[in-house]
Amino acid sequence: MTVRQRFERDPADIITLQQHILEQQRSHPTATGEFSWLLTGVTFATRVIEAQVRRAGLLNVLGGIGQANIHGEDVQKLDVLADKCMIKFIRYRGCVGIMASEEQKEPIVVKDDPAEGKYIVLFDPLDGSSNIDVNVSIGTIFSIFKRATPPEPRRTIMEDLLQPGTQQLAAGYVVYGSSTVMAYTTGQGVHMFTLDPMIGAYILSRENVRMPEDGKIYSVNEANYASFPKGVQEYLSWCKSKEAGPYTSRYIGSLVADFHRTLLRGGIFLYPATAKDPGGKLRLMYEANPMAFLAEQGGGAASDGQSRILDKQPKALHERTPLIIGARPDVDRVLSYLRR
Ligand code: FDP
Repeated sequence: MTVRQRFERDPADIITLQQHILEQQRSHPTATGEFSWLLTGVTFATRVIEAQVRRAGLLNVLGGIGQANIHGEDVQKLDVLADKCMIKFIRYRGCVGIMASEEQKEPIVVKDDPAEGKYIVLFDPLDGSSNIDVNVSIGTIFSIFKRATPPEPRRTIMEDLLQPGTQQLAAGYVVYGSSTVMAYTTGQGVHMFTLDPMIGAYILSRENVRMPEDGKIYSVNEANYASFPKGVQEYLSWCKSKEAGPYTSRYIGSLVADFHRTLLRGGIFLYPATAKDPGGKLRLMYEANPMAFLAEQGGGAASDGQSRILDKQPKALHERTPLIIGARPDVDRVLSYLRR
């Protein structure tokens, strides 16, 4: 029985995100419950953000604040609000030691002692800022790691933070789209929950999502075509060929929304190196890594064109990376063009 059929048959049969997280926790006999408590903090923050996003035109939250962030991008009022919500509601979960946000230059140390604050939460509080004022889908992305705790030797804050994506305990996103959907993984598949505004809770809507391997969509900002690597240009020409099918093109310009579609419909999303961003535009630690974890858990793949995203050893908190992410056959095909 599908999730929807179950809901229609008996509304009391629904599974909330909280129940789902607790169920997953039960499969780890040594779990203390702290991690589940932390995850529900993240989801609560996104509900507060979503309430602001949904009323954006009515409240005084649209437009910029007239300042640029550390990446040189104009900061929007909703960026600031979302950042505040994430910091506040995650910090109070007690077990968090370090947080890092796209909007903050430096990491936020909540508890210096790793024995007291053993988790690290990285996030992009509001992804797709350029879409805020025009009512196009935006989102929140998060990634959770664990710090080195005794008896492991103590690490500095930066050493704790700069772990490769393979070490993620959990990752997910919320897309504020035609409905509000959260997708998350703890390494046991990808599960999606739709926010039911009548109940005020995220309700399971898709379990164990698998990325289709026969999707025919490519997603890229083709305005940058002239400065893409030659292999990417050739791949895009192939997408338009008779041999390819042909593919269709979709580009929203919010990573969360573009990735969400790719997870559900297959195909590929690319943000390669460009003349403007020779190292790629997207951030490794709180954009590419969490999406790569979700992609792999859904049967897909993610690469920077040379190596697997999750294997990359980060050198800086706000490091950027090229990103090629989607169904495995599509990612493999791009890589084969890049190797030619
Ligand atoms: P935005 O600049 O609007 O915040 O990383 C940010 C991001 O959006 C992604 O969400 C999106 O995929 C990408 O940048 C869009 O970049 P372009 O405008 O260069 O296409």
